[in-house]
Amino acid sequence: MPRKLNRRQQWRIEKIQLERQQRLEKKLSKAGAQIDPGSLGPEEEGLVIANFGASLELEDSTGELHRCLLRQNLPPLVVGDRVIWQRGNEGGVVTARQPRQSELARPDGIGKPKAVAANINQILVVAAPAPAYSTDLIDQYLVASELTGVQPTLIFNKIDLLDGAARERVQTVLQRYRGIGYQVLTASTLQAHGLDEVRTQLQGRISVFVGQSGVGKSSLIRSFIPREDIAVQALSQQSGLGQHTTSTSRLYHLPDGGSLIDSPGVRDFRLWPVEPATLLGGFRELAPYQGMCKFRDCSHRHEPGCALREAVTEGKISKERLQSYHRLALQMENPDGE
Ligand SMILES: Nc1nc2c(ncn2[C@@H]2O[C@H](COP(=O)(O)OP(=O)(O)O)[C@@H](O)[C@H]2O)c(=O)[nH]1
Ligand SMILES: [Mg+2]
Ligand SMILES: [Zn+2]
Repeated sequence: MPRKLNRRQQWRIEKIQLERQQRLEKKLSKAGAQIDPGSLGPEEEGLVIANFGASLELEDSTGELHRCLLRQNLPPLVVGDRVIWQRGNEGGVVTARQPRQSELARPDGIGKPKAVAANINQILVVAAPAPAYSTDLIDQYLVASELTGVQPTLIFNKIDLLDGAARERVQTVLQRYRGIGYQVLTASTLQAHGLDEVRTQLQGRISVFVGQSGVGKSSLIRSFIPREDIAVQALSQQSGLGQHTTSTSRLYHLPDGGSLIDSPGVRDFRLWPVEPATLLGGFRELAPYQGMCKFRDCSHRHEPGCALREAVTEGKISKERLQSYHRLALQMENPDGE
């Protein structure tokens, strides 16, 4: 009989589950450390497809999948990591992590950045008419991508919801981002519009979708990943090393080339607190004016000789993006809105 648990009971159950998980991981990592090195094959390169904590699913250079344990004292591994591993009788053992080309991080409980995916080279920022898009939020995602050193691409989804006037307003906004040099695509997963263009944009890259909840990220992912692959994922979670080893993060290879990483951690990707100068560096067309103002500590709000405000007057940069920078800078100075 299902019954409602009080908070204390709920907490106890969560604690028991956590302890059980920790015991299992300990057992597994001991097993990893105890695998007889003599029985292992030569070192090979591999790609982390799914991470289960104490074990992971790894793809070898031929595309075959292997369940692997981890040698002790490895740095943390995430989906997208390239590793060195050795084949055993069953599965294998990961022995080293290769240097990362990029790292998508989110703050952990104490605000320290924690990697959630590695080696991504495209962040697809998704916005839509509903939930209502905000250019401030789009800019935050773009800045976070720029500061992560990964190319952002803007996808405006659900364009089926736009009537004539609204469509024009959106086009003006999107044109502004194109003017800055961003790749901007429009799509409707509902009407299967624009999906070929998105598919082309995915080719040859390792991408993630980020954006507000409800804009259609899961719908987009579902339109590119074949159903069979999602079924395989469900299977690989059941088999292997027991029922506690589920992972919701996974790298998918797309039939037309390119890969997608789908991960709850990635969904939390957002801009972390940064200094004004760093923030400005994330606005790619504003960044070149950094240090060109008359006053070194120019706030770019009212000072005479402000290179950024002059650039707005001369039509070189848009007023909207500078205002967006100001709002974000203020928000970072004053996170509680006091
Ligand atoms: N009208 C319309 N609705 C869409 C479109 N794409 C997704 N949706 C709907 O938007 C809602 C949220 O989609 P979902 O993919 O779960 O968004 P996520 O939270 O970003 O993963 C669902 O009800 C979808 O059916 C679209 O192109 N047009
Ligand atoms: Mg979703
Ligand atoms: Zn200035």
